Amino acid sequence: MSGGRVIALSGGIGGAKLALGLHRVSAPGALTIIANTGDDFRHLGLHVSPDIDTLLYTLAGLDDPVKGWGRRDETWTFMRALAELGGETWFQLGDGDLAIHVERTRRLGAGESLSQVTDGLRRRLGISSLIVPMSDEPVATRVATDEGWLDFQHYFVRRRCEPRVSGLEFVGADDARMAPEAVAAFADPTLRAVILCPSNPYLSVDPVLAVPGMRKALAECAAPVIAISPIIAGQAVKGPTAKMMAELGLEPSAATVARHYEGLIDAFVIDEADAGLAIAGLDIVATPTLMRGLDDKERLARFVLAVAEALAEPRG
Ligand code: FO1
Repeated sequence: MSGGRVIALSGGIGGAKLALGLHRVSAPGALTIIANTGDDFRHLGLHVSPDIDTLLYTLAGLDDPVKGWGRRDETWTFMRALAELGGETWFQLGDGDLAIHVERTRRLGAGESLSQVTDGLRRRLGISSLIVPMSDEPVATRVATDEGWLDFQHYFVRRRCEPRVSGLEFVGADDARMAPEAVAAFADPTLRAVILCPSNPYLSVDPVLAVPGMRKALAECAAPVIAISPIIAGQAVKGPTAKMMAELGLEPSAATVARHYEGLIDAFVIDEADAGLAIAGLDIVATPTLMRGLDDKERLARFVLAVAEALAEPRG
């Protein structure tokens, strides 16, 4: 398989699985993962960046494979002590995980950008792939629900995605700029693929696309842009994607996701269960997309890169 830079746009759990596969099949330093930071928030005085941390932990082999967020072999002394004191416990911060939020908050307070902090953390964790926030400026995803507008983590964790969703907004996006390493990745002459990971298109990928310049970068880059469906046979592998789509009046299907990305992508990868889907002007390819073990992740990563390679070849 040819070398060159690969860009992956990713949210948390679902995206991080493919990001790990891409990381493992790419040359050291050749993968740039642009992470959603719309889920970031300040909690207990700390700057929490859940999707960045899920990527850091996953690529460093420190992730909790059961929960999908936080660290494996975690202890919870801090949360128990906080509960005893009557503190806020709806958002669980494990003892080990707490360290990353404390360190990030300290460095941001000392004047480093979120990009610099994230790069420092991934180096310390021995990760060769680049992990880049979509922007160094704050962008906050907010969810319009039957309970009113909710901050993302209040909707997602505190209210367990139960409220009915009627819309989304990305506060601050208009004034945000792409992070410098994201700009650099798109300008890399060796760029061979841009991959929209199987994250929630509305909650995790749209905030990234809302950063000014991001859609233009995708439209203008010479490399193929490929999305992987997070929906398999009408169901989300994990999380509220299908429920949310239904609430937004959309049919929860791979076809709906493909149409959501129409005009932005060159190819769409769907699961075998959805084989047969056809949309004029879009290359649609089917393969097993459920990523249980490491083998599945690497296999899907290789498959997506092979699709990119085939698309990049001049057609005669
Ligand atoms: N998700 C939960 O469902 N409950 C939690 O208490 C929780 C804590 C948490 C702490 C740190 C972190 O990095 C992530 C955490 N998440 C938790 C996951 C996270 O809120 C979401 O999965 C993402 O924001 C969606 O991608």
